[in-house]
Amino acid sequence: MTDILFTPVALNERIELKNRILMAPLTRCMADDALVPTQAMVDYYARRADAGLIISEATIIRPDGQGYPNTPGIFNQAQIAGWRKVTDAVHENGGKIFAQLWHTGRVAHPHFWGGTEVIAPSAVGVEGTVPRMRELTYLVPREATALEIAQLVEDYAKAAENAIEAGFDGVEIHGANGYMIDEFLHYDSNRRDDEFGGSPENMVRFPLQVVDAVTSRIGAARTALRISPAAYFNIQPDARDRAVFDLLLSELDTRELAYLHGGIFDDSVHYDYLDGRVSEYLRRHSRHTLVGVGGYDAETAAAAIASNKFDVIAIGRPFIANHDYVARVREGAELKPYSDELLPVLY
Ligand code: FNR
Ligand code: 8K6
Repeated sequence: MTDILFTPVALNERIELKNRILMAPLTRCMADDALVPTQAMVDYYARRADAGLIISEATIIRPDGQGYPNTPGIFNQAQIAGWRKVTDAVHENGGKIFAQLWHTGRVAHPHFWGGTEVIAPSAVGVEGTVPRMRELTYLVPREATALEIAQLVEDYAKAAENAIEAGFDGVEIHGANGYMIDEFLHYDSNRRDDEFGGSPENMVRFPLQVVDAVTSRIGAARTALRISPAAYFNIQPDARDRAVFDLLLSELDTRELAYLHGGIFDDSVHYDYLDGRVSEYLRRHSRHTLVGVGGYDAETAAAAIASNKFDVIAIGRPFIANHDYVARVREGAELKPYSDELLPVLY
């Protein structure tokens, strides 16, 4: 029984979704070399407009936010014009689309913008090399100054404005998966002793400044946030992180947001320091519309929504394999299985 997935839901007075199936943000590394969306990307997103909401692949807010090849940007007019073609095509097909705003923080690599250094909350690097570009070893970042942090806040806000100019229905701030915002929220990556580190109050400051700056520029109804309370990707877990996320969520509860989205690959994993699954932890600590994600199919997602575990579901890998995912679920048709071999081609 998947009927509940096909009931509409209002995120707020401004945005109503025609169904509860969201397309999760999915990096595909297929923008052109100027980081402008291509016609293939226009077609790819337009084919998925049946989703209640498409969340775009993570899109960089400024050149030094780039950590993977050919990830699209939203910091200049050519990129805005490229995204306008995507949003127009999605709207023509009856869909809605948010832009996911991204700075990869210490996972960035200066190879991509011709620089020499990377900034992050603290001078603590990640091990290893850039995916698909194994010759690029990650650098130890330089600790960002307070002035640079203020500039980052401004650049997220400007990117949000650019997204609206490009025709997006809203933005999802990428606060998950070990990138810049998430790096402020974990003790592993944030070793600062100024007003941005050292205590939960200080560690949530930058993420909240970004949320507030974006909200003040484009409105809370069009601002959403993705967070990863479980450090599971590019960051080492630390039991003290729990208090940081508890505070972040209680602070977010005093603000309006279009929705809150858990960043996770497999929501069946139980994290002791979160007292359960990521979605359970977020549900207990947040009043916001919650997007569930991570290893769900239509049946398990419908059951979770019916039992109020979350409100809507984001589907990732199955949406890569099936551009007509929503129609197939509605008709009870078989789905093509996902495999990593599907990644090099957009269809
Ligand atoms: C992702 N994911 C991801 N998350 C995010 O916040 N921004 C992104 O750009 C990406 N990119 C991305 C690319 C690829 C190829 C995969 C497989 C995943 C994570 C994604 O949004 C989602 O959380 C997971 O895929 C889990 O959901 P599914 O795939 O089990 O439905
Ligand atoms: C696809 C290459 C471009 C890189 C995209 C970055 C976004 C995330 C990529 C997902 C790769 C899977 C990682 C799984 C981590 C699970 C840890 C338990």
